[in-house]
Amino acid sequence: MLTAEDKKLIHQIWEKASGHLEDFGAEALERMFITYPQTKTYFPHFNLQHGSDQIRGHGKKVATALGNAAKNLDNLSQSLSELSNLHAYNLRVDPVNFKLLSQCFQVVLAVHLGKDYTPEVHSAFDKFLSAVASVLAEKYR
Ligand code: ZNH
Repeated sequence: MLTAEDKKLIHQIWEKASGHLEDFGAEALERMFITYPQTKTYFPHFNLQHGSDQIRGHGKKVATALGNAAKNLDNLSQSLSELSNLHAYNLRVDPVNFKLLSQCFQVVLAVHLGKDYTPEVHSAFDKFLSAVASVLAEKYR
């Protein structure tokens, strides 16, 4: 469960990140593809070279979706319900992969936020990204 303090930290950090959504999203994806190459199998139709338009465009979509989720911490299921349908019924992404992307996203925040990425922020984001991942996985059967 996210505490009131967690929610405050998530909002503060998202404000700092909001000017860099495309950069942060693309960097998280590139880290995922390099660190966990099996994740590339979901993107056979993408040019996965460093900085490709597709990586940047998709990175922006993913980061923007996380930003919307960050604004709706009290009703994540509702706010992510369309994406949840998409991942469960259309994309059929194995839910283990959500954790991998979450890890990569945390590393991107740590690298760019430096000292602002405190253990408390780490903890708040860990809970937030896990909550997003469970919503994205909740319609699988
Ligand atoms: Zn996902 C898509 C989000 C994870 C795979 N995604 C997508 C989108 C979004 C997202 C927003 C777009 C949609 C539209 O267009 O409508 N994701 C997301 C998030 C997350 C995710 C938030 C977490 C956190 N995904 C994921 C993973 C994977 C994926 C992990 C694998 C590995 N997605 C995907 C795909 C797609 C998507 C494949 C499609 C792409 C194209 O474009 O084709």
